Amino acid sequence: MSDPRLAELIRRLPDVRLLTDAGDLEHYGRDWTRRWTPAPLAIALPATVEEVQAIVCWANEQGVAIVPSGGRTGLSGGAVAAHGELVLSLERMNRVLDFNPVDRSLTVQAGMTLQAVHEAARGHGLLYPVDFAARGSCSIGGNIATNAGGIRVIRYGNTREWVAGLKVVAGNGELLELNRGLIKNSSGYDLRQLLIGSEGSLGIVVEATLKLTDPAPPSQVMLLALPDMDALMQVFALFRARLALQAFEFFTDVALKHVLAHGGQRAIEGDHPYYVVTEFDAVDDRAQDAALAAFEQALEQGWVSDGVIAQSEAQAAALWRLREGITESLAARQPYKNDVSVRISAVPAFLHEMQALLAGEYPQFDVVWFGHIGDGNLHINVLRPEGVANDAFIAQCEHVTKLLAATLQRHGGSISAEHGIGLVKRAYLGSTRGAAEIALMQGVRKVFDPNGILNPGKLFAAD
Ligand code: 2HG
Ligand code: ZN
Repeated sequence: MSDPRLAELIRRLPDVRLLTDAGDLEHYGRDWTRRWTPAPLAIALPATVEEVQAIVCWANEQGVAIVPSGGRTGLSGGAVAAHGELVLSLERMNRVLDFNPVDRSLTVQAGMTLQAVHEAARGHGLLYPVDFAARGSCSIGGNIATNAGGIRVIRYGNTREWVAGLKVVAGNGELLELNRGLIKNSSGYDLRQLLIGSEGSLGIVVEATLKLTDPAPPSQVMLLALPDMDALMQVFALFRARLALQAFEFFTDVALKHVLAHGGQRAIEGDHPYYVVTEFDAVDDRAQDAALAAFEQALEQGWVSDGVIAQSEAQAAALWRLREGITESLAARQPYKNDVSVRISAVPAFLHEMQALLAGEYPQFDVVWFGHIGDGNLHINVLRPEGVANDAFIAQCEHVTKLLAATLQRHGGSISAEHGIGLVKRAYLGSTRGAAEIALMQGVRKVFDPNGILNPGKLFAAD
């Protein structure tokens, strides 16, 4: 290693796995945003908590910034290393450490994929219920760092509901054991919850004790076509009152167009501006009758224009693919993304204002809307038209995000619902959090990471 800082790291940790090849630097230096050119110093792949601690101590002494790294499926640039940072990948720390049937908990290393966590829970006849399309690639540590949400929040809540304990290496190298799996613990600040969603700015999650629950009851999946935007929340209110919802997701005709062009199977004929995929408990015939009755009522009211109910697991998966395949179908176009939320009650008014804003500001762009409408969370993906230069495109999108942030502020919403602030939204943090709150957040960061070596430049515009 020609870099003296890396030579010192190797001297201290002769067995640590380090990568410095150009291909590895590029692979580990970026996430799914693809907006920044990766330029890390090196990639470290520790195998133990002690190695993570030693790397953090080395980084403090050498003044090297660390980017904690999971599956790098993030959409806000939180795992991007573009300024000579050391990427600390948890990839090799990917084992189940313990299952406790009495506590119904699973203790895992942070580098396990979400899918592997699902499988481990299933292997014990239980469910880890947080779920979303990137399950096969994202890591549980990354999920915790962003308090990931996904497609089952309406039933099960966000990641923070399912973390009973955390082991974290703080920015000073200290190992913290937070909450230790307790259900009741009224002994002061809950630092575990502070760490969840902190985007690698306070500590590196190395292990997590996850709560598990009973498997979901048998369910059915329905795809609905809707005639207009107002119908979205009307159908939601009706279905939520009548059925036990597991998911309620929406997308537009523009999103459908892209998924169909990407191998999705058309399930409803004709042109409809909005679609909903919903999944609900269908334990017996009565539950199925209730679903059909709700559908009939929505039809009579003119809130839905068509619908299909999956007749098999394969068809259910095909309907889900229409929703879950959206991000992948757009990926090659490197969309500009917004991930916003308002309270459910504020959705109708916010949607109208947002639609007017986007139609006025992006008259000639393909704008793809979809998301977790039942949680008040909308994803907006803007596609760069051919012939528009990338810089000009981003500049226009940033201008619109400023306006969107002001709209969100009026409606009491958030500029990042579930993807995190990272690099992408840090200029807009002030639209969602007050100045005093941000100052306190920065103060907390100083306590956990006095030298500012953990993920600097993420979350806050200035450290
Ligand atoms: C989803 O809900 C993900 O599918 C990704 O949060 C959203 O690509 C996006 O904008
Ligand atoms: Zn989402």
